Amino acid sequence: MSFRTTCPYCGVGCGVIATPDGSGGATIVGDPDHPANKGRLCSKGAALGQTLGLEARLLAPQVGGHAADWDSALGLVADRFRDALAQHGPDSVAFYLSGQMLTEDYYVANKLIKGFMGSANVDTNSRLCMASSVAGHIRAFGADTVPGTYEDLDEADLVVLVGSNLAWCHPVLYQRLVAARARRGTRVVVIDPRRTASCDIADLHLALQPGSDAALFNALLVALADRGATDQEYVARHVSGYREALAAARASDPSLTGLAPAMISTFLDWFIATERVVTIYSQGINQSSSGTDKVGAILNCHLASGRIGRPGMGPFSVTGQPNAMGGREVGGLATTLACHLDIANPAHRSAVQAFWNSPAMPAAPGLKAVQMFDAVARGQIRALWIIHTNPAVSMPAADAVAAAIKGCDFVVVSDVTRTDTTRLADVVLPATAWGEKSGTVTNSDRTISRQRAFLPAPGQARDDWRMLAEVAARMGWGTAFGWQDAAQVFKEYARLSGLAGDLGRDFDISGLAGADYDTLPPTRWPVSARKQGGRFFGQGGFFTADQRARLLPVTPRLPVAATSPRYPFRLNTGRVRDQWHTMTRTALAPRLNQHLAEPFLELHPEDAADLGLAPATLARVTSPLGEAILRVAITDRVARGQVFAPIHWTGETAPTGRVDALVAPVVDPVSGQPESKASVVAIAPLAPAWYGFAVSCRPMTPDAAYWARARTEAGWRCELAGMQTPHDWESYARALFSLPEATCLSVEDRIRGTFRLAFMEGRRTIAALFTAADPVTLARGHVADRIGVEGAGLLAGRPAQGMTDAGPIVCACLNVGLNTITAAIATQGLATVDQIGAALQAGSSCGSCRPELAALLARRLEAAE
Ligand SMILES: Nc1nc2c(c(=O)[nH]1)N[C@H]1C(S)=C(S)[C@@H](COP(=O)(O)OP(=O)(O)OC[C@H]3O[C@@H](n4cnc5c(=O)[nH]c(N)nc54)[C@H](O)[C@@H]3O)O[C@H]1N2
Ligand SMILES: Nc1nc2c(c(=O)[nH]1)N[C@H]1C(S)=C(S)[C@@H](COP(=O)(O)OP(=O)(O)OC[C@H]3O[C@@H](n4cnc5c(=O)[nH]c(N)nc54)[C@H](O)[C@@H]3O)O[C@H]1N2
Ligand code: SF4
Ligand SMILES: [Mo]
Repeated sequence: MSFRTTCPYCGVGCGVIATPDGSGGATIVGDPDHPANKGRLCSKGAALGQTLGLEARLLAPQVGGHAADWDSALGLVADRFRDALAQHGPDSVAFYLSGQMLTEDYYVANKLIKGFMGSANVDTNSRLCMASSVAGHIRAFGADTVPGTYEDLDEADLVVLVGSNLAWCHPVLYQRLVAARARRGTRVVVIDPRRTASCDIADLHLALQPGSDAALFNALLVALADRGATDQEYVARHVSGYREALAAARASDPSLTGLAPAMISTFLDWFIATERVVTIYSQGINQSSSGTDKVGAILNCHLASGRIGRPGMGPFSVTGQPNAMGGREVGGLATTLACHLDIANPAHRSAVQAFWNSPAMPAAPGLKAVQMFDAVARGQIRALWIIHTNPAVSMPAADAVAAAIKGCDFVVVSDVTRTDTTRLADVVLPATAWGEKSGTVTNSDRTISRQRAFLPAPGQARDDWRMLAEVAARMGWGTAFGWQDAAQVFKEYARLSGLAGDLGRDFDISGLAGADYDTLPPTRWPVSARKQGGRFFGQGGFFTADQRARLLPVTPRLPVAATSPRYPFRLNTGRVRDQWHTMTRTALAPRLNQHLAEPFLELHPEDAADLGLAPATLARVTSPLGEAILRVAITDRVARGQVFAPIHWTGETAPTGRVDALVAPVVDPVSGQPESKASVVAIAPLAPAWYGFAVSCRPMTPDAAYWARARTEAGWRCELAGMQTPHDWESYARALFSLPEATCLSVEDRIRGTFRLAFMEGRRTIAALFTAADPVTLARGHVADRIGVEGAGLLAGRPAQGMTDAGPIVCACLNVGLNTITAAIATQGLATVDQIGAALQAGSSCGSCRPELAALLARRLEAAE
């Protein structure tokens, strides 16, 4: 039997068909009938089957690090929250939630803390992600409304990607854009300080100075006005503040962007000449100390040109997490109520309070994420519940946040696995994971889709909403939290949204209150007697008092921290193609760990030369707040003075690779969103005494200044480096592999300074360590594949004659490596990505690697010229 469900990763919200195999696993394919993906999946979605195993799962509640039963764990949680409320009042409790929670989980959490505990201290990782877009939408539109739909990408003639690496972060949407471009020649402009994989399809790449986007969009507003390209009728009827916004735009200086005037002109010309323009924006805009203003500068241009709410045009904030949108709808942020109602509005408050029949309701917004962890550090928060997020890794000033959590009186963490954050908790509650739980999520274009359970709950794991409802019941509010299943929660929520609709809000799904939850098809909101799906604002109708949109005067501001002789580099951070956030699930899939297997620092060749950093050595990166050690990746994709590091590695996977230890907790004054993309750092060579690479059939316990481990098909691989050479490599390796007894073979090359050890079980090599004074050169994929294989001579470190090494994996779906691809390009004369697909299948499944294939072809061509 198969189940229709929704991918738990990004905000594209792809439909998935899961077919359980009867032994805890399932095969996963894209759902051809889902409007978001029409059958396509990216590498992460396609590998979901590899993440379903139970080996890493939390299966029982823990109190103080020891297994406990549910009754005592939940009883303790209820007691401690009750005590904090009684002794210190509602400001002493807090929930920190996640845009990956299901809408039903979110609704219950929000109802419990806002309506019953009477505290607005509920915030979410969406504060690190979407808050500037939310604040920008509310300022301009009067509500957090995403005007357009995915179909707009099919119908646009110009798509501007600003601060969005769509190719890696929203791959199925990107493929949709690629297809539209092939069909109608859609022009693409990428605005990003870094040359990303998305630039593969760019007709123009504007590598602007970090943080300077508002200066560019202000220049666009001025050009729209000066060249008569505004929509005067739309402005006259539906917009206010035009004159002030234009005056501020005129006063701002386009040279802040650092772009050549001709490049700016091309962008302005294209925008002005094209009616159907979609501007997609994401974290390069939001994660900034001027994020809300940057959003405002973009919205100004679309509003002034009337390019909003009609087919093929509009500003489009794409959401990161699968239910970032749902969490905003449900009121998961400290600054909102529920159903897009406003916490500061007395009429809204009393409507919700009456509906909930609740004893208490905060009258003002609560603490936003960064403030919340500051309050935890100060001891103001006495009881904290963290659900479905890993703030010890993902918050700015991550070391300080981890210390604050550790020092807090009482911390509960609900998760599916052990993380850097669960390790700091007093109580750890095991949650059911994707595939075991049931609910709804809303994607970037307002489409609500069902997640359906297709596997049983393992061990004692429980649904997130149920844990919350059970604590509520123990605190005396059983009646208000007495739902039997997620469907009942959803129905209550849909009814409440009807009330919001009556109060004039955009979010109204009251039409779903009577729908059959089990069979609910993907449905775009609103769903009410007033409006069904579709776009917003084509004919005005904004959610402000006068129904007009507000244009906003924007004065561009550059990042708060300035580089200095002490911290001369600007640190940009972001995502890689095959990992999801703190890797608690993607790290389980061997396939997803072959693309990029360790944390790295991209820096410009001339900066590398100045710093004396050779390729593949290690760099020590320091900021005023902390330190990280990262693998050096030298590339001209980044500009001089700028470096880029991925956000994914953690204490579990690479303890010195946690980049948020470096990131300053500077926030946007309106949205409270941190400036995660513009910290300042210093960089120096680490100069370790030795480098190592290890493979093993079993988990390893590394002891080294630097290590990063990853799953392989056969076991584990690990990169290592140490500041002192061990006296005895054999005993070092035995400890690393926990193999006190196994037979050890070793080869030393004193001239090259290398040492190789292999541990045998019969004729099988079950573990091997390769060390050298310089970065270990080795056919890593080959060695990782041969571990545990009968008779595989591993110590050579490269394929025996007649065997080839596939090299680092480029196509994760079909497991095709770099060497295989470059060899085929050369020997078979392949010239296009489609020809590579035909010859090797690479790039023919999810398409996420097509930009990389194109880059390989381009390199080959350059070499031939
Ligand atoms: N593979 C993968 N996909 C994901 C995720 C994941 O973890 N892995 N996470 C999901 C989530 S939650 C989110 S929020 C999204 C994020 O999706 P994106 O926002 O597309 O991803 P990021 O890599 O964080 O950042 C995007 C780009 O912003 C650029 N940038 C930095 N500073 C500036 C600036 O000042 N101006 C401009 N214009 N650009 C700048 C960076 O160089 C980077 O290329 O991805 C979602 N999808
Ligand atoms: N420097 C820098 N920092 C950033 C960013 C950046 O670009 N740069 N991006 C920011 C953004 S946009 C985001 S969204 C955040 C993401 O940061 P986090 O939210 O901290 O990252 P995740 O790894 O997604 O954390 C989700 C947690 O939920 C757990 N989990 C999985 N399924 C379930 C479940 O069903 N129930 C429960 N209770 N738990 C579950 C996972 O094991 C994992 O521990 O990072 C932010 N931090
Ligand atoms: S694009 Fe990939 S990660 Fe995002 S929802 Fe679709 S399959 Fe999942
Ligand atoms: Mo995000």
